[in-house]
Amino acid sequence: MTEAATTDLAPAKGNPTRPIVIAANRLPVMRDDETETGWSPSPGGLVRALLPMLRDSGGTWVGWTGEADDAPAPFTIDGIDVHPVEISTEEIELYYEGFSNDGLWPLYHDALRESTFDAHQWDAYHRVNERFAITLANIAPPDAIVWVHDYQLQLVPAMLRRQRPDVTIAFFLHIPFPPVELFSRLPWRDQIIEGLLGCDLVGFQRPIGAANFTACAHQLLDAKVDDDVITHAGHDSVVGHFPISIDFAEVEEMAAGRATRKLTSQFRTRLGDPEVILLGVDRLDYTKGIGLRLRAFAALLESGELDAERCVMVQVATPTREAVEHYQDERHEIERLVGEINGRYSRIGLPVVHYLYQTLSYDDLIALYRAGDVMLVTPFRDGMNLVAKEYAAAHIDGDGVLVLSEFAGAADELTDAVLVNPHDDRALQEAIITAVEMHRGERRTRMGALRDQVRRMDVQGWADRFLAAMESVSERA
Ligand code: ADQ
Repeated sequence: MTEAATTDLAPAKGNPTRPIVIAANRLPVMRDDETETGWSPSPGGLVRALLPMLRDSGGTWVGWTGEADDAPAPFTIDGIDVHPVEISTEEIELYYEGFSNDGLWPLYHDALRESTFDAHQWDAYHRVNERFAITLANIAPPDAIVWVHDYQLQLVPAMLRRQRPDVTIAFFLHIPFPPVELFSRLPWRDQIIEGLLGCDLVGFQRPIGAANFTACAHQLLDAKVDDDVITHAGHDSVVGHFPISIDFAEVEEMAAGRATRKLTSQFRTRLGDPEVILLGVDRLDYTKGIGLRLRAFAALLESGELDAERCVMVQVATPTREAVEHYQDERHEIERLVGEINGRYSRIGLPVVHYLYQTLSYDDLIALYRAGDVMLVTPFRDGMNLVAKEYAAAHIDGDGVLVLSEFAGAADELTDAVLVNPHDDRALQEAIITAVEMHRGERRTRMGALRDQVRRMDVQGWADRFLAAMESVSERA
Protein backbone atom coordinates (compact mmCIF):
# COMPACT_ATOMS: atom_id res chain seq x y z
CA MET A 1 0.00 0.00 0.00
CA THR A 2 1.29 3.46 -0.82
CA GLU A 3 1.67 6.54 1.30
CA ALA A 4 -0.39 9.53 0.19
CA ALA A 5 2.68 11.58 -0.66
CA THR A 6 6.40 11.45 -0.28
CA THR A 7 6.51 14.89 1.28
CA ASP A 8 6.33 15.69 4.97
CA LEU A 9 3.02 17.45 4.87
CA ALA A 10 0.70 19.36 7.09
CA PRO A 11 -2.43 17.43 8.16
CA ALA A 12 -5.23 17.22 5.61
CA LYS A 13 -7.56 20.20 5.56
CA GLY A 14 -11.17 20.20 4.46
CA ASN A 15 -11.03 23.44 2.53
CA PRO A 16 -8.31 25.71 1.21
CA THR A 17 -7.54 28.79 3.29
CA ARG A 18 -6.53 30.70 0.14
CA PRO A 19 -8.43 31.36 -3.09
CA ILE A 20 -8.15 28.37 -5.41
CA VAL A 21 -8.08 28.41 -9.20
CA ILE A 22 -8.30 25.17 -11.19
CA ALA A 23 -7.05 24.90 -14.78
CA ALA A 24 -7.95 21.81 -16.79
CA ASN A 25 -8.46 21.16 -20.49
CA ARG A 26 -12.20 20.78 -19.92
CA LEU A 27 -14.50 22.94 -17.79
CA PRO A 28 -16.54 21.31 -15.01
CA VAL A 29 -19.70 22.09 -17.01
CA MET A 30 -20.74 21.40 -20.59
CA ARG A 31 -23.39 22.95 -22.77
CA ASP A 32 -26.82 21.39 -22.29
CA ASP A 33 -29.96 22.85 -23.92
CA GLU A 34 -32.22 20.76 -21.70
CA THR A 35 -31.32 22.61 -18.48
CA GLU A 36 -32.44 26.05 -17.28
CA THR A 37 -28.90 27.45 -17.10
CA GLY A 38 -27.88 25.90 -20.44
CA TRP A 39 -25.12 23.97 -18.66
CA SER A 40 -24.84 20.63 -16.88
CA PRO A 41 -21.95 19.09 -14.93
CA SER A 42 -19.29 17.41 -17.06
CA PRO A 43 -19.00 13.70 -16.38
CA GLY A 44 -15.95 12.30 -14.66
CA GLY A 45 -14.27 11.84 -11.31
CA LEU A 46 -12.25 15.04 -11.37
CA VAL A 47 -15.32 17.25 -11.37
CA ARG A 48 -16.98 15.14 -8.73
CA ALA A 49 -13.84 15.38 -6.57
CA LEU A 50 -13.27 19.10 -6.81
CA LEU A 51 -16.74 20.63 -7.07
CA PRO A 52 -17.68 20.45 -3.37
CA MET A 53 -14.40 22.07 -2.35
CA LEU A 54 -14.77 24.86 -4.94
CA ARG A 55 -18.39 25.47 -4.04
CA ASP A 56 -17.50 25.89 -0.36
CA SER A 57 -14.52 28.13 -0.98
CA GLY A 58 -15.94 30.04 -3.98
CA GLY A 59 -13.23 28.90 -6.37
CA THR A 60 -12.54 29.51 -10.04
CA TRP A 61 -12.18 27.09 -12.99
CA VAL A 62 -10.42 27.85 -16.26
CA GLY A 63 -10.98 25.47 -19.19
CA TRP A 64 -12.52 24.69 -22.56
CA THR A 65 -16.27 24.13 -23.11
CA GLY A 66 -15.57 21.15 -25.38
CA GLU A 67 -16.92 22.91 -28.49
CA ALA A 68 -14.89 24.54 -31.23
CA ASP A 69 -14.61 28.36 -31.31
CA ASP A 70 -16.85 28.59 -28.27
CA ALA A 71 -15.96 31.57 -26.09
CA PRO A 72 -18.80 32.58 -23.79
CA ALA A 73 -18.09 35.41 -21.34
CA PRO A 74 -17.07 34.31 -17.82
CA PHE A 75 -20.03 33.28 -15.67
CA THR A 76 -20.83 31.91 -12.23
CA ILE A 77 -22.59 28.63 -11.75
CA ASP A 78 -23.18 26.81 -8.50
CA GLY A 79 -20.90 29.28 -6.70
CA ILE A 80 -17.98 28.64 -9.07
CA ASP A 81 -16.51 31.32 -11.34
CA VAL A 82 -16.10 29.77 -14.77
CA HIS A 83 -13.62 31.25 -17.27
CA PRO A 84 -13.89 29.61 -20.70
CA VAL A 85 -10.77 29.41 -22.88
CA GLU A 86 -11.49 29.41 -26.61
CA ILE A 87 -10.06 26.63 -28.77
CA SER A 88 -10.43 26.75 -32.55
CA THR A 89 -11.31 23.87 -34.87
CA GLU A 90 -7.72 23.82 -36.12
CA GLU A 91 -6.36 23.80 -32.57
CA ILE A 92 -8.59 20.89 -31.61
CA GLU A 93 -6.93 18.96 -34.41
CA LEU A 94 -3.37 20.08 -33.65
CA TYR A 95 -3.22 20.70 -29.89
CA TYR A 96 -5.82 18.20 -28.65
CA GLU A 97 -6.13 15.29 -31.08
CA GLY A 98 -2.59 15.79 -32.40
CA PHE A 99 0.08 16.72 -29.86
CA SER A 100 -1.81 15.70 -26.71
CA ASN A 101 -3.53 12.50 -27.84
CA ASP A 102 -1.38 11.27 -30.71
CA GLY A 103 2.00 12.47 -29.38
CA LEU A 104 2.08 12.59 -25.59
CA TRP A 105 -0.59 9.96 -24.80
CA PRO A 106 1.14 7.00 -26.51
CA LEU A 107 4.60 8.15 -25.34
CA TYR A 108 3.45 8.39 -21.72
CA HIS A 109 1.84 4.93 -21.95
CA ASP A 110 4.96 2.85 -22.63
CA ALA A 111 5.00 3.93 -26.31
CA LEU A 112 2.29 1.32 -26.98
CA ARG A 113 1.68 3.05 -30.31
CA GLU A 114 3.92 5.18 -32.46
CA SER A 115 3.80 8.87 -31.42
CA THR A 116 3.38 11.64 -33.95
CA PHE A 117 5.87 14.42 -33.28
CA ASP A 118 4.96 17.33 -35.50
CA ALA A 119 6.21 20.91 -35.19
CA HIS A 120 2.83 22.40 -36.19
CA GLN A 121 1.14 20.41 -33.48
CA TRP A 122 3.77 21.51 -30.96
CA ASP A 123 3.23 25.17 -31.94
CA ALA A 124 -0.51 24.79 -31.34
CA TYR A 125 0.14 23.08 -27.98
CA HIS A 126 2.44 25.96 -27.00
CA ARG A 127 -0.13 28.53 -28.16
CA VAL A 128 -3.06 27.00 -26.27
CA ASN A 129 -0.95 26.59 -23.12
CA GLU A 130 -0.01 30.27 -23.39
CA ARG A 131 -3.68 31.21 -23.68
CA PHE A 132 -4.44 29.30 -20.49
CA ALA A 133 -1.46 30.93 -18.72
CA ILE A 134 -2.54 34.45 -19.74
CA THR A 135 -6.11 33.83 -18.59
CA LEU A 136 -4.84 32.49 -15.26
CA ALA A 137 -2.42 35.41 -14.82
CA ASN A 138 -5.26 37.87 -15.40
CA ILE A 139 -7.76 36.35 -13.02
CA ALA A 140 -5.87 34.65 -10.16
CA PRO A 141 -6.40 36.70 -6.98
CA PRO A 142 -3.26 37.75 -5.10
CA ASP A 143 -2.05 34.89 -2.94
CA ALA A 144 -4.05 32.32 -4.90
CA ILE A 145 -3.26 28.64 -5.28
CA VAL A 146 -3.43 27.66 -8.96
CA TRP A 147 -3.89 23.93 -9.56
CA VAL A 148 -3.20 22.83 -13.14
CA HIS A 149 -4.33 19.41 -14.39
CA ASP A 150 -2.94 16.88 -16.80
CA TYR A 151 -0.80 16.33 -19.86
CA GLN A 152 -2.54 18.86 -22.12
CA LEU A 153 -1.27 21.78 -19.96
CA GLN A 154 2.30 20.95 -18.97
CA LEU A 155 3.76 24.27 -20.17
CA VAL A 156 1.32 26.39 -18.17
CA PRO A 157 3.18 26.37 -14.80
CA ALA A 158 6.39 28.04 -16.05
CA MET A 159 4.46 30.43 -18.33
CA LEU A 160 2.31 31.48 -15.38
CA ARG A 161 5.24 31.81 -12.98
CA ARG A 162 6.93 34.29 -15.33
CA GLN A 163 3.83 36.50 -15.17
CA ARG A 164 2.70 35.86 -11.60
CA PRO A 165 5.51 34.86 -9.27
CA ASP A 166 3.24 35.70 -6.31
CA VAL A 167 0.86 32.72 -6.71
CA THR A 168 1.44 29.13 -5.61
CA ILE A 169 1.39 26.80 -8.61
CA ALA A 170 0.68 23.07 -8.41
CA PHE A 171 0.20 20.42 -11.10
CA PHE A 172 -1.30 16.93 -11.07
CA LEU A 173 -0.65 14.41 -13.85
CA HIS A 174 -3.51 11.90 -14.23
CA ILE A 175 -1.57 9.58 -16.53
CA PRO A 176 1.80 7.83 -16.02
CA PHE A 177 5.04 9.77 -16.39
CA PRO A 178 7.39 7.67 -18.54
CA PRO A 179 10.97 6.61 -17.80
CA VAL A 180 13.73 8.87 -19.10
CA GLU A 181 14.63 6.42 -21.91
CA LEU A 182 11.17 6.90 -23.44
CA PHE A 183 10.63 10.53 -22.51
CA SER A 184 13.92 11.47 -24.22
CA ARG A 185 12.35 10.66 -27.61
CA LEU A 186 10.25 13.81 -27.37
CA PRO A 187 11.81 16.58 -29.48
CA TRP A 188 10.50 19.17 -26.98
CA ARG A 189 11.49 17.21 -23.86
CA ASP A 190 13.42 20.08 -22.21
CA GLN A 191 10.56 22.52 -22.67
CA ILE A 192 8.07 20.13 -21.05
CA ILE A 193 10.29 19.52 -18.01
CA GLU A 194 10.98 23.26 -17.71
CA GLY A 195 7.23 23.89 -17.96
CA LEU A 196 6.50 21.59 -15.04
CA LEU A 197 9.38 22.93 -12.97
CA GLY A 198 7.51 26.24 -12.89
CA CYS A 199 5.45 24.55 -10.16
CA ASP A 200 5.85 24.68 -6.40
CA LEU A 201 4.36 21.19 -6.25
CA VAL A 202 4.25 18.51 -8.96
CA GLY A 203 1.98 15.53 -8.16
CA PHE A 204 1.83 12.08 -9.79
CA GLN A 205 -0.37 9.03 -9.28
CA ARG A 206 2.40 6.60 -8.32
CA PRO A 207 5.87 6.83 -6.74
CA ILE A 208 7.35 5.61 -10.04
CA GLY A 209 5.90 8.62 -11.90
CA ALA A 210 7.50 10.99 -9.40
CA ALA A 211 10.81 9.10 -9.65
CA ASN A 212 10.76 9.14 -13.48
CA PHE A 213 10.08 12.87 -13.56
CA THR A 214 12.85 13.56 -11.05
CA ALA A 215 15.30 11.50 -13.13
CA CYS A 216 14.33 13.44 -16.29
CA ALA A 217 14.82 16.79 -14.56
CA HIS A 218 18.23 15.69 -13.33
CA GLN A 219 19.46 14.02 -16.52
CA LEU A 220 18.02 16.37 -19.11
CA LEU A 221 18.28 19.75 -17.36
CA ASP A 222 20.97 19.02 -14.80
CA ALA A 223 18.54 20.09 -12.06
CA LYS A 224 19.67 19.58 -8.47
CA VAL A 225 17.76 16.91 -6.57
CA ASP A 226 17.56 16.76 -2.81
CA ASP A 227 15.13 14.05 -1.69
CA ASP A 228 11.73 15.26 -2.93
CA VAL A 229 12.86 18.78 -3.88
CA ILE A 230 14.09 19.63 -7.38
CA THR A 231 15.94 22.93 -7.79
CA HIS A 232 16.24 24.47 -11.25
CA ALA A 233 17.01 28.05 -12.28
CA GLY A 234 16.88 29.14 -8.64
CA HIS A 235 13.40 27.75 -8.03
CA ASP A 236 12.34 24.79 -5.83
CA SER A 237 9.65 22.30 -6.88
CA VAL A 238 8.43 19.63 -4.45
CA VAL A 239 7.53 16.30 -6.07
CA GLY A 240 5.05 13.83 -4.57
CA HIS A 241 2.59 11.06 -5.35
CA PHE A 242 -1.13 11.28 -4.67
CA PRO A 243 -3.17 8.28 -5.87
CA ILE A 244 -6.55 9.55 -7.06
CA SER A 245 -9.74 7.80 -6.01
CA ILE A 246 -13.53 7.83 -6.20
CA ASP A 247 -16.43 8.99 -4.05
CA PHE A 248 -16.83 5.70 -2.19
CA ALA A 249 -19.89 6.78 -0.19
CA GLU A 250 -21.73 7.95 -3.30
CA VAL A 251 -21.12 4.71 -5.22
CA GLU A 252 -22.03 2.62 -2.19
CA GLU A 253 -25.25 4.56 -1.68
CA MET A 254 -26.22 4.24 -5.32
CA ALA A 255 -25.44 0.52 -5.28
CA ALA A 256 -27.66 0.02 -2.23
CA GLY A 257 -30.68 1.76 -3.75
CA ARG A 258 -33.76 -0.25 -4.67
CA ALA A 259 -33.69 0.97 -8.29
CA THR A 260 -30.13 -0.35 -8.68
CA ARG A 261 -31.02 -3.73 -7.17
CA LYS A 262 -33.90 -4.03 -9.60
CA LEU A 263 -31.75 -3.04 -12.55
CA THR A 264 -29.01 -5.49 -11.55
CA SER A 265 -31.42 -8.38 -11.51
CA GLN A 266 -32.93 -7.25 -14.83
CA PHE A 267 -29.46 -7.22 -16.37
CA ARG A 268 -28.78 -10.76 -15.12
CA THR A 269 -32.09 -11.98 -16.54
CA ARG A 270 -31.48 -10.31 -19.88
CA LEU A 271 -28.07 -11.94 -20.05
CA GLY A 272 -29.74 -15.35 -19.75
CA ASP A 273 -29.10 -15.89 -16.02
CA PRO A 274 -25.59 -17.22 -16.51
CA GLU A 275 -23.58 -18.63 -13.61
CA VAL A 276 -20.73 -16.20 -14.23
CA ILE A 277 -20.76 -12.70 -15.71
CA LEU A 278 -17.32 -11.45 -16.72
CA LEU A 279 -17.29 -7.67 -17.09
CA GLY A 280 -15.12 -5.05 -18.79
CA VAL A 281 -15.82 -1.28 -18.67
CA ASP A 282 -13.40 1.12 -20.35
CA ARG A 283 -12.99 4.02 -22.68
CA LEU A 284 -12.23 2.38 -26.01
CA ASP A 285 -8.51 3.06 -25.72
CA TYR A 286 -5.63 0.85 -26.90
CA THR A 287 -4.01 1.23 -23.47
CA LYS A 288 -6.86 -0.61 -21.75
CA GLY A 289 -6.15 -4.12 -23.06
CA ILE A 290 -9.70 -4.84 -24.27
CA GLY A 291 -8.61 -7.03 -27.20
CA LEU A 292 -6.29 -8.92 -24.95
CA ARG A 293 -9.04 -9.94 -22.55
CA LEU A 294 -11.36 -10.90 -25.41
CA ARG A 295 -8.62 -13.15 -26.76
CA ALA A 296 -8.07 -14.67 -23.31
CA PHE A 297 -11.82 -15.37 -23.02
CA ALA A 298 -11.85 -16.98 -26.49
CA ALA A 299 -8.85 -19.16 -25.65
CA LEU A 300 -10.57 -20.42 -22.49
CA LEU A 301 -13.77 -21.23 -24.42
CA GLU A 302 -11.68 -23.03 -27.02
CA SER A 303 -9.79 -25.10 -24.47
CA GLY A 304 -13.00 -25.93 -22.62
CA GLU A 305 -11.73 -24.34 -19.38
CA LEU A 306 -14.73 -22.00 -19.61
CA ASP A 307 -18.13 -23.21 -20.71
CA ALA A 308 -20.11 -20.92 -23.05
CA GLU A 309 -23.33 -22.24 -21.51
CA ARG A 310 -22.27 -21.05 -18.04
CA CYS A 311 -20.42 -17.79 -18.74
CA VAL A 312 -21.01 -14.56 -20.58
CA MET A 313 -18.77 -11.60 -21.06
CA VAL A 314 -20.05 -8.02 -21.10
CA GLN A 315 -17.76 -5.38 -22.55
CA VAL A 316 -18.84 -1.74 -22.40
CA ALA A 317 -16.55 0.57 -24.34
CA THR A 318 -17.05 4.34 -24.27
CA PRO A 319 -16.47 6.12 -27.58
CA THR A 320 -13.40 8.35 -27.30
CA ARG A 321 -10.96 10.28 -29.57
CA GLU A 322 -12.68 8.90 -32.66
CA ALA A 323 -10.79 11.25 -34.99
CA VAL A 324 -7.42 9.69 -34.06
CA GLU A 325 -6.39 6.80 -36.33
CA HIS A 326 -4.98 4.53 -33.60
CA TYR A 327 -8.42 4.63 -31.97
CA GLN A 328 -10.22 3.75 -35.21
CA ASP A 329 -7.85 0.78 -35.67
CA GLU A 330 -8.40 -0.38 -32.10
CA ARG A 331 -12.17 -0.21 -32.48
CA HIS A 332 -12.09 -2.26 -35.69
CA GLU A 333 -9.93 -4.91 -34.05
CA ILE A 334 -12.20 -5.17 -30.99
CA GLU A 335 -15.35 -5.37 -33.09
CA ARG A 336 -13.77 -7.99 -35.34
CA LEU A 337 -12.87 -10.07 -32.27
CA VAL A 338 -16.36 -9.75 -30.76
CA GLY A 339 -17.87 -10.90 -34.06
CA GLU A 340 -15.48 -13.81 -34.34
CA ILE A 341 -16.07 -15.04 -30.77
CA ASN A 342 -19.84 -14.67 -31.01
CA GLY A 343 -19.91 -16.37 -34.39
CA ARG A 344 -18.14 -19.35 -32.97
CA TYR A 345 -19.55 -19.79 -29.45
CA SER A 346 -22.98 -18.10 -29.19
CA ARG A 347 -26.31 -19.89 -29.27
CA ILE A 348 -29.53 -18.58 -30.82
CA GLY A 349 -30.67 -15.68 -28.63
CA LEU A 350 -27.70 -16.07 -26.31
CA PRO A 351 -24.56 -14.24 -27.43
CA VAL A 352 -21.51 -15.15 -25.41
CA VAL A 353 -20.06 -11.61 -25.64
CA HIS A 354 -22.33 -8.62 -25.11
CA TYR A 355 -20.58 -5.58 -26.54
CA LEU A 356 -21.75 -1.97 -26.18
CA TYR A 357 -19.94 0.90 -27.87
CA GLN A 358 -21.74 3.45 -25.70
CA THR A 359 -21.45 5.74 -22.72
CA LEU A 360 -23.70 4.45 -19.97
CA SER A 361 -25.35 6.53 -17.26
CA TYR A 362 -23.72 6.24 -13.83
CA ASP A 363 -26.87 4.45 -12.59
CA ASP A 364 -26.59 1.78 -15.29
CA LEU A 365 -22.88 1.46 -14.71
CA ILE A 366 -23.25 0.85 -10.97
CA ALA A 367 -26.00 -1.74 -11.59
CA LEU A 368 -23.75 -3.46 -14.12
CA TYR A 369 -20.84 -3.51 -11.66
CA ARG A 370 -23.15 -5.21 -9.16
CA ALA A 371 -24.14 -7.79 -11.75
CA GLY A 372 -20.50 -8.55 -12.66
CA ASP A 373 -19.09 -11.62 -10.89
CA VAL A 374 -15.61 -11.08 -12.26
CA MET A 375 -14.35 -7.63 -13.26
CA LEU A 376 -11.55 -7.60 -15.83
CA VAL A 377 -9.34 -4.50 -15.64
CA THR A 378 -6.37 -5.38 -17.82
CA PRO A 379 -4.64 -2.24 -19.11
CA PHE A 380 -1.13 -2.43 -20.56
CA ARG A 381 -0.54 0.83 -18.72
CA ASP A 382 -2.91 3.13 -16.78
CA GLY A 383 -2.32 6.15 -14.51
CA MET A 384 -4.73 4.84 -11.87
CA ASN A 385 -7.96 3.22 -13.24
CA LEU A 386 -11.07 4.32 -11.43
CA VAL A 387 -13.21 1.47 -12.80
CA ALA A 388 -11.35 -0.96 -10.51
CA LYS A 389 -12.19 1.21 -7.49
CA GLU A 390 -15.82 1.76 -8.57
CA TYR A 391 -16.31 -2.00 -8.92
CA ALA A 392 -15.14 -2.59 -5.33
CA ALA A 393 -17.29 0.25 -3.97
CA ALA A 394 -20.38 -1.05 -5.81
CA HIS A 395 -20.02 -4.60 -4.39
CA ILE A 396 -21.90 -3.94 -1.18
CA ASP A 397 -22.73 -7.67 -1.07
CA GLY A 398 -19.03 -8.24 -0.27
CA ASP A 399 -18.74 -10.66 -3.19
CA GLY A 400 -17.16 -10.44 -6.66
CA VAL A 401 -13.57 -10.78 -7.87
CA LEU A 402 -11.37 -8.11 -9.43
CA VAL A 403 -8.73 -9.21 -11.94
CA LEU A 404 -6.31 -6.29 -12.15
CA SER A 405 -3.28 -5.53 -14.29
CA GLU A 406 -0.04 -4.88 -12.41
CA PHE A 407 0.44 -1.99 -14.84
CA ALA A 408 -2.52 0.04 -13.52
CA GLY A 409 -1.71 2.58 -10.80
CA ALA A 410 -4.53 1.03 -8.76
CA ALA A 411 -2.41 -2.14 -8.35
CA ASP A 412 -0.26 -0.32 -5.76
CA GLU A 413 -3.23 -0.13 -3.42
CA LEU A 414 -5.58 -2.93 -4.52
CA THR A 415 -3.26 -5.77 -3.62
CA ASP A 416 -6.19 -8.08 -2.78
CA ALA A 417 -7.23 -8.21 -6.42
CA VAL A 418 -6.04 -11.10 -8.59
CA LEU A 419 -3.02 -9.24 -9.97
CA VAL A 420 -1.79 -10.18 -13.42
CA ASN A 421 0.77 -9.28 -16.07
CA PRO A 422 -1.44 -8.66 -19.12
CA HIS A 423 1.48 -9.17 -21.50
CA ASP A 424 1.54 -12.84 -20.46
CA ASP A 425 -1.35 -14.54 -22.34
CA ARG A 426 -1.37 -17.70 -20.28
CA ALA A 427 -1.08 -15.79 -16.97
CA LEU A 428 -4.15 -13.77 -17.94
CA GLN A 429 -6.11 -16.91 -18.79
CA GLU A 430 -5.07 -18.47 -15.47
CA ALA A 431 -6.05 -15.31 -13.58
CA ILE A 432 -9.53 -15.48 -15.14
CA ILE A 433 -9.88 -19.15 -14.17
CA THR A 434 -8.64 -18.39 -10.62
CA ALA A 435 -11.30 -15.67 -10.35
CA VAL A 436 -14.12 -17.81 -11.77
CA GLU A 437 -13.32 -20.78 -9.54
CA MET A 438 -12.47 -18.87 -6.35
CA HIS A 439 -14.31 -20.12 -3.26
CA ARG A 440 -16.84 -17.87 -1.65
CA GLY A 441 -14.81 -17.45 1.56
CA GLU A 442 -11.75 -16.18 -0.29
CA ARG A 443 -13.86 -13.96 -2.53
CA ARG A 444 -15.40 -12.31 0.51
CA THR A 445 -12.09 -11.84 2.31
CA ARG A 446 -10.50 -10.24 -0.73
CA MET A 447 -13.49 -8.04 -1.56
CA GLY A 448 -13.72 -6.90 2.09
CA ALA A 449 -10.08 -5.80 1.97
CA LEU A 450 -10.53 -4.03 -1.39
CA ARG A 451 -13.56 -2.16 -0.11
CA ASP A 452 -11.77 -1.11 3.09
CA GLN A 453 -8.88 0.23 1.06
CA VAL A 454 -11.05 2.32 -1.30
CA ARG A 455 -13.19 3.56 1.61
CA ARG A 456 -10.05 4.68 3.49
CA MET A 457 -8.47 6.38 0.47
CA ASP A 458 -11.43 8.05 -1.23
CA VAL A 459 -11.43 11.05 -3.52
CA GLN A 460 -12.11 13.56 -0.77
CA GLY A 461 -9.00 12.29 0.99
CA TRP A 462 -7.06 12.67 -2.24
CA ALA A 463 -8.19 16.30 -2.69
CA ASP A 464 -7.52 17.06 1.00
CA ARG A 465 -4.02 15.58 0.86
CA PHE A 466 -3.16 17.48 -2.32
CA LEU A 467 -4.49 20.71 -0.89
CA ALA A 468 -2.59 20.24 2.37
CA ALA A 469 0.57 19.67 0.33
CA MET A 470 -0.06 22.85 -1.69
CA GLU A 471 -0.55 24.91 1.45
CA SER A 472 2.53 23.36 3.00
CA VAL A 473 4.81 24.15 0.02
CA SER A 474 3.47 27.69 -0.18
CA GLU A 475 4.41 28.21 3.48
CA ARG A 476 7.99 27.06 2.75
CA ALA A 477 8.37 29.50 -0.15
P1 ADQ B 1 -9.45 7.34 -17.95
O1 ADQ B 1 -8.40 6.82 -18.87
O2 ADQ B 1 -10.66 7.89 -18.59
O3 ADQ B 1 -8.85 8.42 -16.94
P2 ADQ B 1 -10.51 5.66 -15.66
O4 ADQ B 1 -9.70 5.99 -14.47
O5 ADQ B 1 -10.82 4.21 -15.73
O6 ADQ B 1 -9.81 6.04 -17.04
O7 ADQ B 1 -11.85 6.48 -15.61
C1 ADQ B 1 -12.88 6.21 -16.46
C2 ADQ B 1 -14.16 6.80 -15.89
O8 ADQ B 1 -15.10 6.78 -16.95
C3 ADQ B 1 -14.71 5.98 -14.75
O9 ADQ B 1 -15.12 6.83 -13.71
C4 ADQ B 1 -15.89 5.23 -15.37
O10 ADQ B 1 -17.01 5.16 -14.53
C5 ADQ B 1 -16.26 6.06 -16.57
N1 ADQ B 1 -16.64 5.17 -17.69
C6 ADQ B 1 -15.87 4.26 -18.32
N2 ADQ B 1 -16.57 3.62 -19.28
C7 ADQ B 1 -17.81 4.12 -19.22
C8 ADQ B 1 -19.02 3.87 -19.97
N3 ADQ B 1 -19.09 2.99 -20.97
N4 ADQ B 1 -20.08 4.60 -19.65
C9 ADQ B 1 -20.04 5.52 -18.67
N5 ADQ B 1 -18.96 5.79 -17.95
C10 ADQ B 1 -17.85 5.11 -18.23
C11 ADQ B 1 -7.58 9.08 -16.71
C12 ADQ B 1 -6.40 8.12 -16.56
C13 ADQ B 1 -6.68 7.11 -15.47
C14 ADQ B 1 -7.01 7.84 -14.15
C15 ADQ B 1 -8.07 8.91 -14.37
C16 ADQ B 1 -8.26 9.79 -13.13
O11 ADQ B 1 -6.12 7.46 -17.79
O12 ADQ B 1 -5.57 6.24 -15.27
O13 ADQ B 1 -7.48 6.91 -13.21
O14 ADQ B 1 -7.74 9.76 -15.45
O15 ADQ B 1 -7.07 10.37 -12.73
